[in-house]
Amino acid sequence: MGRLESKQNGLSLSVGHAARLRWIAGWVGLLAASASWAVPLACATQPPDLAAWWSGEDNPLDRLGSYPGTLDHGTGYGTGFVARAFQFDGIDDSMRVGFLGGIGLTESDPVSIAAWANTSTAATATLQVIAGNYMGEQGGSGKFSMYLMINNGNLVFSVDQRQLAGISLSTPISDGWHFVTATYDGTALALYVDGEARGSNTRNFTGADANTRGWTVGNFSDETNAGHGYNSSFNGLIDEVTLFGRALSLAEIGSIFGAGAAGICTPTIFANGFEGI
Ligand SMILES: [Ca+2]
Ligand SMILES: [Ca+2]
Repeated sequence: MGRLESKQNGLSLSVGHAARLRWIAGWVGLLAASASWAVPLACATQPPDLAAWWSGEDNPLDRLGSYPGTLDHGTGYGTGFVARAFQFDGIDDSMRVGFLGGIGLTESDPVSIAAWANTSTAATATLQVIAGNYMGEQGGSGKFSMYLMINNGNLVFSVDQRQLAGISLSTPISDGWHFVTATYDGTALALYVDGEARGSNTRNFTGADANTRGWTVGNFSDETNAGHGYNSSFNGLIDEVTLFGRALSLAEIGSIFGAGAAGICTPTIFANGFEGI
């Protein structure tokens, strides 16, 4: 007899049969693992008060329609975290988006900035702006501005009154894709990396004049850079840039981070005018 037999609970299996079952079970497990890898993540429910959304799908359009960007100095596109992304050269590339109604104009305007960002030079001393409306030395006296950038291995979020007063948050960040978020509720500012809270503080000034520069992505404005005497172009990819007129909660930030490459859900407008996902 060429086969050993095992008996358990009245069942009789040959070794050959058991091996085949193990082989099948192995493939089922592998397929299950593959399936869990292959099943797309669910998109994140769009948080309220989303004001603008530049997703970098080979165009500078705002997915909400109101604030299309303008690419300057050769800014292009590359492989993003959610489909395509904006690609900045670290030399002079930038995207102008201008003024958003009531978003970051004065010190009492709540704002959240969220984006996926990927640089291979996080540790350099060069300023790499993700988004902001910084007035710099050219801003006149006491004008409100803010920016989110990578510099010296840190993600930095600043809210300031031009050069007169200001406050910054800073947290270490490495090369590669990260979901970066800065929130400001008109008083408190907070910083998040990959859905994790990385510090908070409170505005330390009052009486700033309104911002007159407008928002840029991937760099400060040409005027601000000229005032500094150096450029602040991001060196890498920035994807799914969103600005909200409200400080996002940790749960909302975690939801977008958790959705990963599925991104934020895009509402579908049905013919009857109702929205659905
Ligand atoms: Ca360029
Ligand atoms: Ca994208």
